[in-house]
Amino acid sequence: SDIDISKKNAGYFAAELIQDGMAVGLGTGSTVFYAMERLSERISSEGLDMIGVPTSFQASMRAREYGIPLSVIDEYPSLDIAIDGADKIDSSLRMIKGRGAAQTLERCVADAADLFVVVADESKMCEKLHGPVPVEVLPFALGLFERRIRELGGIPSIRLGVKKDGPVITDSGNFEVDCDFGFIDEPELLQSAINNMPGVLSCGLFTEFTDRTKVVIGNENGVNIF
Ligand code: DER
Repeated sequence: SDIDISKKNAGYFAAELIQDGMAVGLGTGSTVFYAMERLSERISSEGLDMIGVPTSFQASMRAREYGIPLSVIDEYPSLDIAIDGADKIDSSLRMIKGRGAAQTLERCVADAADLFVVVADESKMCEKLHGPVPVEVLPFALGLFERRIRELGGIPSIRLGVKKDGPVITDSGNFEVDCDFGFIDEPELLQSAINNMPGVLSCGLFTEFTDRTKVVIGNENGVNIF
């Protein structure tokens, strides 16, 4: 489909940014999948010498399938580049992430990286951030969290499993709660308000990386860089 071609163009472009000796954050989701596919080709065809730090079980399992050597943040607390996806990206490069419930570990890896490369198709671009903000929450704190979100004007809904009865459990063993505030006027303020709530691991608003972010938007003919 056109979307798959767009994601592939974005992912392949990002993979070409990786040079020998780099430590690379590997994000979660279907668009980064294409970056991994290209990295795998470069490792086997060019002997690309790189190390990947994954952001989820999905990313690490895929990277292993692709023969991408892996390590952890404890070994590589500074990364050259993190390649990741996003769900919404505004013109200031602020984002909503977390569709894959991986935003907490993705934030750690993005923070460790000198350059945050976000790969997406055009459907992710928007004028104003809006819609559900995923939040990883300690099960212990759920009821209090839901109360605080409502007091802030949001509508919380805990993410339920599809092939699992009961709530989704994140790779770190917590709940994921989608909090809808409609259109978000001040993403930075909302991000800190949510992240400061007791029991919150992290929310999917990513506004703190804009000065070291390169957004690669794929389309069926190639990419646009922001
Ligand atoms: O969960 C996440 O933040 C992922 O990066 C995700 O939002 C991107 O997924 P996609 O590339 O499959 O759209």
